[in-house]
Amino acid sequence: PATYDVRAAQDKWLPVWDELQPFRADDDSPREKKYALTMFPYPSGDLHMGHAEVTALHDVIARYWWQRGYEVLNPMGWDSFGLPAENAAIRNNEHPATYTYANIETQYESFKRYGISFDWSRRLHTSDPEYYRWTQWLFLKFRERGLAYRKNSPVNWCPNDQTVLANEQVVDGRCERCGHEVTKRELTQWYFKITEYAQELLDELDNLEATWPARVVAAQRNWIGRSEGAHVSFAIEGRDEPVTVYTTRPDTIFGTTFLVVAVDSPLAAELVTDGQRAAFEAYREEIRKETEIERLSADRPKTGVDLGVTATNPVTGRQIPVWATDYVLADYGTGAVMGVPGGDQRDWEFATAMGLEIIRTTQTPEGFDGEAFHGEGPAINSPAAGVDALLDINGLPVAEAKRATIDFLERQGAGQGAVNFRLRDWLLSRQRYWGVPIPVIHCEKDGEVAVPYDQLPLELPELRGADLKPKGVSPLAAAEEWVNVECPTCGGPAKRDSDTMDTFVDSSWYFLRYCSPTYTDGPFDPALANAWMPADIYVGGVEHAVLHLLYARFFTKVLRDMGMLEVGEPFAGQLNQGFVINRGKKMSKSLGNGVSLGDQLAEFGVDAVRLTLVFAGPPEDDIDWADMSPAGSLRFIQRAWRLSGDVTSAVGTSPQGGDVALRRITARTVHDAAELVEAYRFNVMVAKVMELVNATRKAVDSGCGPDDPAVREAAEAVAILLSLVAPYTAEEMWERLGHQPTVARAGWPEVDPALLVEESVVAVVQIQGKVKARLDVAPDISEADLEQLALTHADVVRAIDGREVRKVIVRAPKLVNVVV
Ligand code: ANZ
Repeated sequence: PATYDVRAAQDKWLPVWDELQPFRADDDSPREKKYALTMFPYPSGDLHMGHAEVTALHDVIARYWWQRGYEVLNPMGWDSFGLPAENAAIRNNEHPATYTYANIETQYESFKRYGISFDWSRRLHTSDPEYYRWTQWLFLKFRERGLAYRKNSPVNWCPNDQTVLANEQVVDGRCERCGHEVTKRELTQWYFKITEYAQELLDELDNLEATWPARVVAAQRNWIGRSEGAHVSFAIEGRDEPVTVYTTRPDTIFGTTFLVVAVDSPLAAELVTDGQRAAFEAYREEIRKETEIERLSADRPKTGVDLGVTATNPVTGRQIPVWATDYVLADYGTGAVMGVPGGDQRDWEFATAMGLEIIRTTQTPEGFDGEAFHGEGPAINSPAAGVDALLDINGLPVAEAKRATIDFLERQGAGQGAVNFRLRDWLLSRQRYWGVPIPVIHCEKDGEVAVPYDQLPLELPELRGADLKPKGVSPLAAAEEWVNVECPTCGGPAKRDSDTMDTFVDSSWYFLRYCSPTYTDGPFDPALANAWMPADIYVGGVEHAVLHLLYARFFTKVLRDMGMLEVGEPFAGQLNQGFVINRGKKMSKSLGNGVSLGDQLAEFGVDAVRLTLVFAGPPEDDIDWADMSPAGSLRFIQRAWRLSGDVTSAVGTSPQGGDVALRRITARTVHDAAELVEAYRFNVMVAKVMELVNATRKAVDSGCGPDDPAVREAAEAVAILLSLVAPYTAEEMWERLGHQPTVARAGWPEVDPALLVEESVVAVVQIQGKVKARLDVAPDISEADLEQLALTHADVVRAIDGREVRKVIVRAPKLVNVVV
């Protein structure tokens, strides 16, 4: 036949692979181990084009490693707690598990048919009690180490989802999930102390630079946000305690003409004088109604209230006013700022609006007509002419002026050099149902009491849609029978903590559970985790550049410090795929430009869709489906398949003595394909396989003919290389070539290095027109290399015999003419 039925092939091979289990990772294998990890999906609906893309790319690597003889761990599971299931349950008045597990089954079937080389024996769901038992266990261990704690503070609140959000989940002032504007609330919440690891999380990024995408490393650095500066103390009139500010520009201290304190900080409420209290409280009320979006927008007018007290500038001794404002954030630095209008644009605008003094302390370049200046330049007005001060930094460049100021402040006991991080502790409690219950009991007598380890998992009570409607407190608080318990310590009446954990907790350690998914003595078997970790490659979306990756890195470091892991970094390599878009735009319901994966698979078959996604371009680039040709991919697949039917030499025929030209192309393709896969240039690898198919077709039709052993060698190489991308077609080919399944474990084709050596050509060296030497050189030798080779050749040196070389004419690769 001229074509084969791709759908029949799918039906034929799936049960065979199920039987063979070629991708089960053997923990005890003597082979070298590789761990190929891809981000596990959230179970909403069936798989879409995005899943198809990322797993197709990921599978090239995993299958390549198997072919190269590694033992490969390539697991898959579901991140199955979370809001969409809860919202669906409310809509349909059912249990969130109904939606969750139905979708998991659908996605599982789709993944299987899609032919990704997952080891399904390690499948996990984060909403299974056997899994979240260990999430709770980890929480308690973190708590014992002081890394999980409760505190009262203003938190981000989504009025739509009726739950708090971590800073990381607020994007441009909006809820990352639903897009609603986020407001602030004062609440007691659970936090993980990720800030304790801030410096290490930053430092180790240096080692990841070579193997992680640059933009991910940059995003993490920026999020951790380390800055160097100083804490400066300002004495306050009539108050024992000074106010300490954090500044990155201590050198601008002479230009500090006021202090500003965050209006929503306890400090502002403490400082305000009785005379200003009413004005202050009115202002604070106004600000509380604002959303984060409004507070952070740069172009709105500056507002504030004079608190009525003054502070002393520690270098000039001058009294400066203290104001409350909303542009200073309560939870950054110390929540108080030294106002330097000459150096900070926000301070400039504030000073202008409030009629406060402006003193420049850095010389601006000639022609500068802007407002605040934050560039380089010598210090001026530090002190200003006629002002007496104990410190003089005039004329010093910024860095030196900073150092001199810090030295001075340290000697005076008025400040010291300081490092500040933008990273905050991770707020992990949520007031929703479908998540991991926090295993803590609150007792009036004994306070916070941990649920004893032998009572884990602490399972969720059975609640249905109607009980789950957002009420601002967790639905668990209303589940009386569940929430009211005896205190494990005193036996008196107590209440369970009614919050659940952020789902990012679940995904911070799932890659460890895969190493020993049925282990019952802990979250994972340390010996197996040490054998498999770190994951050699983590393939997934760049949208996880900050949150998930930072949290997973944090968990890994804590587990290392607990002695359960050897590594401190979970993911050695990383690859981010682009988006699948359509007609230049992100697929969306409103644009009506969605492409259904199911439809594409039905029309073109699995292999053609996978091949199209891999061949589209570099993995990091977006794929516009409108520009793609799955039909073209299908034609190529058929062309490759036809070769397997043309081969007439017997199975096992040695390729020795076969057509050398074709053998060279095969060897070169196999060799380059390996390098290309290792460099994540999968699309170029596919292009090379296409060239090999064309060359083999030519050899069959008008060259050495179908019985030449070089044709068999080429067709077998095509099948093996294609198995990384189009597993069904490759299997069909392999069978037609007379082999047993499965081609996926056939092993990478061997390459005779002699076939990779470029053929050489003869270059002639003439002196005064007479041939003096013949050289074997590469056909692509450069003029300079050829000249040097010629002039240092023994026969040529002898023939020149010390005479002066007047001219050398080089025509690479054939001729060198020397005139003496
Ligand atoms: C005086 C100054 C002079 C500043 C100058 C800047 C330029 P990063 O790099 O982000 O750490 N700042 C400190 N705490 C703040 C808060 N809670 N809310 C808003 N702003 C705050 O920035 C640190 C700088 O941001 C600090 O240095 C402070 O302003 C401001 F010419 O102090 B600076």
